[in-house]
Amino acid sequence: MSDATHVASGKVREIYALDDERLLLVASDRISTFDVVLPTDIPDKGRVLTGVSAFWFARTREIVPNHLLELRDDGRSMECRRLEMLPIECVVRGYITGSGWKDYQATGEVCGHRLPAGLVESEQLPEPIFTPATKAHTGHDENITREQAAELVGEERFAEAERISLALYRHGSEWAAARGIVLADTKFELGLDPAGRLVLGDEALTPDSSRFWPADSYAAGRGQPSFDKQFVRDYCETRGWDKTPPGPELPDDVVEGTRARYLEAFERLTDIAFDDYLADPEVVVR
Ligand code: PZK
Repeated sequence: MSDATHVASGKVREIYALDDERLLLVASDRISTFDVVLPTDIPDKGRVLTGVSAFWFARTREIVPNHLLELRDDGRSMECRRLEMLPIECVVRGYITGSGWKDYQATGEVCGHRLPAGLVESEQLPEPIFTPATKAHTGHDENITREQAAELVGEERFAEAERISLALYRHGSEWAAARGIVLADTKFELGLDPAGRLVLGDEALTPDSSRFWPADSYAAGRGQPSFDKQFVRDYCETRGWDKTPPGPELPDDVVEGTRARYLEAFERLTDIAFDDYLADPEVVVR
């Protein structure tokens, strides 16, 4: 860490430059809800996100190469290849929720996909759809049409990004469904390697980059509880917080319940005991 220079901060992650070709991605234990980072950490949350990402990177290499070079012993840091990131977020939705539900209610479409009439909130879509968004550096990502996305990255690149994203979502959602987790939607970040090939970057198929719903309580026609953050959201609601910074400190029972949900997501998805990951993070990539 000593010879790494900080290059960027996300809400809950940091990026450091190792050299011209390599970055270090570090996942903190910070948690955000309603777009605000809370003052209380969830112990091991960063390790869960890093471990789940590395697990998927190892299992999706036949779909697309990825930026992971090495998982560090701390379990929360990944050495990655530096890429030229595409200027779009590659979002895939299998269920109608969030901004997709808002857009559908207003127009009957999401990112130019005309959807069947009469869908209800959280309903599964007939087919997963690729719904690109622009990368907003302040405020919210904005959904864009395939034409707008193709203008930003080129027709050929767009078609390849769509094919890769849909294949990753299908793989992840089938795997998760078999383990009692609905992967409602997810966001990928793709970049180009020096040879101009598309490479999967960032984190992938984690609870922070996706909506995970518990399958046993899923029902269409209403919003769904979040697999990982529901205790935090419920606590924030009972506090009557107005969702502007600063957020409330979390009591110990909310921290412990939320930590348990992250660990449960890790263990359900990977079939690996979290303690085994702590002892040797490489277990997720073998
Ligand atoms: C890159 N971000 C998003 C911001 C984060 C993540 N392999 C890569 N090569 C070049 N750039 C990036 C990556 C990756 N991943 C990703 N910004 C740049 C981001 C802040 C914190 F952890």
